[in-house]
Amino acid sequence: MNLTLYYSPGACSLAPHIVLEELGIAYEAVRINTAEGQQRSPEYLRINPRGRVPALAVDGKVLVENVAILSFLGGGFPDRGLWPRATWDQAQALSMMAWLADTVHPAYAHCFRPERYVEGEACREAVKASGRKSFGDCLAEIDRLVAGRRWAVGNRFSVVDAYLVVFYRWGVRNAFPVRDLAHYSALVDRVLARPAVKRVFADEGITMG
Ligand SMILES: N[C@@H](CCC(=O)N[C@@H](CS)C(=O)NCC(=O)O)C(=O)O
Repeated sequence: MNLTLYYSPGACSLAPHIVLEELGIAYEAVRINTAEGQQRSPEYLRINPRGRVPALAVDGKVLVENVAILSFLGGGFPDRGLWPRATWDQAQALSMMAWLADTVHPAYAHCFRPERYVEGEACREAVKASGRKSFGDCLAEIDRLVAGRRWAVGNRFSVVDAYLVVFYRWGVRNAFPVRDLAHYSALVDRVLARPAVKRVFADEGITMG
């Protein structure tokens, strides 16, 4: 299988990048620097017309959206153990990833991409403020959800844990008090200790803080 991940350093594409490296399979990682607007280049729009990362090319066909990519990579390589076995746990993984994608990620986007949502500086400031509150609430909710758990779903590391690192890192880098969230912090520390995760941070040229 020929796999190419289009990612931007530190973006939500970090989750599938971690998962690909954890799977230990051959893949190519192509950097699309969103800070420089490469996601809007004609070449990239041919890959993902929405102009977003991640995109995963699988034998020339393109899959977009983190929930789909993470489910495909986790479920497609069951022997690697990154996708829960029990149907209930699979549903829990989907439930958590759907919420991360449809609520937590947009809350962050309201803080840092208010222009996506409203016109005018005054309105944008209001959107930013409400996004900051919502994103902070989401981080605290994640802490409650993972309390007493070694990993997010089931009893082993899964694609969901890789996805959770993305939001924790965004929180750290934008002065949210994530370090005070003991359960979330402990889970992320366990993820960061994994050799594959260290390799991906080095490849992307990113750090946690
Ligand atoms: N729902 C999509 C969101 C993808 C997304 O918004 N990616 C951001 C990076 S975190 C992006 O590509 N931003 C570029 C832009 O908005 O121009 C997913 O989960 O895959």
